[in-house]
Amino acid sequence: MKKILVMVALGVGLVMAAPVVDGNVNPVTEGYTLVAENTANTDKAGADLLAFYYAVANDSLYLAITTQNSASWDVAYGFVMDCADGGYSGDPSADTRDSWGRKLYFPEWNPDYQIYFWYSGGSGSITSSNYNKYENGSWQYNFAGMNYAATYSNGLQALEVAVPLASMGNPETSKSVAYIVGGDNSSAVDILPYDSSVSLTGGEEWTDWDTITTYFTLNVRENGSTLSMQPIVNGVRLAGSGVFNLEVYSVDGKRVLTKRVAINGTADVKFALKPGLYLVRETRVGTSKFIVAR
Ligand SMILES: [Ca+2]
Ligand SMILES: [Ca+2]
Ligand SMILES: [Ca+2]
Repeated sequence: MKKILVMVALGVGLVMAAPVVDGNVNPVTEGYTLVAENTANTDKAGADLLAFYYAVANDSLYLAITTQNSASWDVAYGFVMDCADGGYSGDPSADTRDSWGRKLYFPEWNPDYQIYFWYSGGSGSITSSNYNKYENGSWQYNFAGMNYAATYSNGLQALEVAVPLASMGNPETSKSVAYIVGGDNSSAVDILPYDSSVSLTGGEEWTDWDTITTYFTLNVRENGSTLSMQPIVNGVRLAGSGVFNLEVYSVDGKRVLTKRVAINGTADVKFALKPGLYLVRETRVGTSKFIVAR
C-alpha cells in the first residue's frame, strides 16, 4: 500500500513558553507572570525578597521568587496556595501554627497547600523541602511530588518550583503569597505581595504572629486547563496553554500521524495530508473532524 507522506505545518503565532526549573528565572522566555515585586531593601541582608512570579504550563503550576539577599542566613522560603473552601487558618490565641510550626495567621482566607524550603546559611544551599496539604484539620507532609531548583550566591538568589495541577485538585484559581521565615518559632520577615502585618524593618518581626490578609489570585485554570480544539480547513485551531498531544486518524481508522504541540494562546495547526476527511484526537480535549481540501 502506498505510504502517505506526512508533513506538518504549524501556524504562525505559535509560542513555546514554559519555564525550565533550573533556578534561573527569566520572565520573558519562560512565560512567567509577575505577581508582586518590592525593590525596597529590608534591614535583613539574608532575608530580602525581590519578586514573585507564577506560570502554568505542562499541567503544572510554577512558582518562582528572586531575592536581594547579600548574606547567607538560615531561613525558610515558603509559598501557600488556597484553592478550596476550608483549610489552615492558624490561631494566635491557641498557638496553632502552620505546617512548619511558623506563626502565620490567615483569618480571611485559608491555605490548603504549603511549600517550604530550608536554606542553610552554613552550607549555602537548600537542605530540606516539603510540599504539604491541609486536610481534615491536619497537615499531610510530602503528599505529592514537586520539582525545584535554586541559585545561590551570598544567600539564595532565585528559586523555582513546579507542582502538578492535579495535586492541587486542578483548581481554577489559587490565592497565594511567597514569604521568608526564620528558624523554629519564627514568623515572616518578608512577604510578596506585601502585607502590612510584616514590617520590613525591626528584629521583632522574627518572633511575632503575622496576620496575613493580602494575597494574589493566580489564574490557574484560565492559563492552564481551558484547552480547546476546533476544526479549520486543513487542520485544527488550538487554544489554551500547555502541551497538546495530537493523534490524527484517517476515516478508515488508521493513525496517520502524531504531533506534540506546546502553545500559550491560540495556534492554527495545519496538516499536509492527502485530501479527505480526518479525525484528530487529544486525550484531554476530545476529538474533532477536519477536512484537507484539494
Ligand atoms: Ca528557569
Ligand atoms: Ca482553602
Ligand atoms: Ca513576622
